[in-house]
Amino acid sequence: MPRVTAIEAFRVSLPLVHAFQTSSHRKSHLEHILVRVRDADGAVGWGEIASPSDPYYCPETADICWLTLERYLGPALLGAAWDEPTEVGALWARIRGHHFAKAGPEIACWDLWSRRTGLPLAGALGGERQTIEAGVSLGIEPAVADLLIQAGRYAAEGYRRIKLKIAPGWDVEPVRAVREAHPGLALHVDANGAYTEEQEDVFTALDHFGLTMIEQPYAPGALAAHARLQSRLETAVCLDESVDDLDQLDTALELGAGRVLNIKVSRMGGLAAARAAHDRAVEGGWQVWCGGMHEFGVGRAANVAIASLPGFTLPSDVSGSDKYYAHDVVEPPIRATDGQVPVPSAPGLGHEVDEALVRRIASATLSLEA
Ligand code: OSB
Ligand code: MG
Repeated sequence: MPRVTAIEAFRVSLPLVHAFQTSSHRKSHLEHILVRVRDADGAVGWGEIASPSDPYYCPETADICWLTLERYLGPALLGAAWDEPTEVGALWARIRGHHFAKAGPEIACWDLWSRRTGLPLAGALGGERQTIEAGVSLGIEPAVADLLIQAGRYAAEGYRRIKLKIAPGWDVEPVRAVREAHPGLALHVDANGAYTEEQEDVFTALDHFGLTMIEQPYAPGALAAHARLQSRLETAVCLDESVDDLDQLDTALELGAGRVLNIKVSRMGGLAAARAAHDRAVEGGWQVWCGGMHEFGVGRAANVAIASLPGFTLPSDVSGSDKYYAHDVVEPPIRATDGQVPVPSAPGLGHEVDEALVRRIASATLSLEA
């Protein structure tokens, strides 16, 4: 029975190999929080808080997560005994929201427990795949020609699915260009909620490009508007920001606010919550896939593990570490070969954290003990 007696957190910033722009922001570095937990028997596990540093994707930020971990999540976890990592979420039941912050220590507990048990994390979660289908997410570029270079590069590396970020003024034209250059590619778009129903014509136009889905066209709370759009389109509507708990998922399923769910471990609040969303969405007849938050290797390995569950039938946003980072914090880095990422068979996350590196480059550290 594990009992976490020490929690350490490290704020780490890594440069991106290529700046990433969405409908709301542009990034050249990502700052995430790596979380190390140790139990009374000396077993160790790692997790990652992959919240953005600003509140443009979700209300949480790295600063808020740091504080939430220090003041609420850490103290509630320290000293508590649990048999299985599925019980960890209940320790935080009265802390509303803060899913990105919760996901970090929760992943760390799954890693610790599966290492103790000798199980690969994927197997511990009920994953069945040996490899997962990887895809890349391409940001908004200065010009269509730049986007075509990016798309060509990843298609040549063997990725067979590409998602394009769109925003008003950067939608039909770039989609047409990539579709013409890569007719065989599985292609979809992600608006990060940048449109309103008055701009529905954009989606009617995008309906003719054989896209796999249109991700989060409208604002997170606009479930009824997503349902109206879905009823008018052939293309599947996919929800990301709209769903961060099972109740919102229930509402979305009941309204028919889409046909596809992007499941992010961070957005849902951890691996157990992500697995529950997978079960519920599949039961409701939706397709699911694993999204990402530009995770470093720790969070990326957790994404690989959850994506190995049988219901994840669409390609993920889980590309190799090298799509974002020249030097990742884990060994070996996550690698995609021919558009596939292997699911590790070693215990836990299946990748070792370069702890010396993390301690050296951390801009702040936090240490809590029972
Ligand atoms: O909406 O899926 C998104 C990155 C940051 C914030 C939101 C999103 C994304 C991505 C990147 O699309 C996916 C990845 O990690 O490769
Ligand atoms: Mg998205």
